[in-house]
Amino acid sequence: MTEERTFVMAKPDAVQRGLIGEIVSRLEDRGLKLVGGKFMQIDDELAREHYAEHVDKPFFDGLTSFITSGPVFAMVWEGEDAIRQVRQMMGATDPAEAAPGTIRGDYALDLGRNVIHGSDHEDPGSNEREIDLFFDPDELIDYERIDEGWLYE
Ligand code: DAT
Ligand code: MG
Repeated sequence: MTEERTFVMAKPDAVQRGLIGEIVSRLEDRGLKLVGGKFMQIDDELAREHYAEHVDKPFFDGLTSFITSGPVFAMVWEGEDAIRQVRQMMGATDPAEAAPGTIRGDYALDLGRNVIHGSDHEDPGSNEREIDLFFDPDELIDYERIDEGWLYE
């Protein structure tokens, strides 16, 4: 079993629209394990670092001002193949292309307001980088979910 940790964030639009619970619930129901969570407001420096790969894109300033515009709920989730599985549950970056049943496909319409962030499985190491950026090691908790014996063979 290849257990992984991935960084997930309910973006400011999700917080304002009361979708934190829905997002947490979907990941919990799937069997993923919450190992860290932080309700916080991102400052400009953290926003620029988190989205550094997009610094040269035309949407960068809009993206950083959006992500700093209100509180977010930052999380770390653990499980088998967690990075890719969360990306599948999120759906396509552009909610207009996201399949129904995915979080973006069910709760968003606009590319710039797509409710959730998750580490990119096509960018190896981005999960560790993002987790380190948002969490101190002692904010992540190792524990067993009582249903783990029923989630994994
Ligand atoms: P993802 O969030 O699916 O990993 P990404 O890393 O390519 O997507 O982009 C980060 C965020 O930037 C994305 O969630 C929404 C925004 N974004 C991406 N492409 C955009 C574009 N062409 N115009 C406006 N915003 C965009
Ligand atoms: Mg990305």
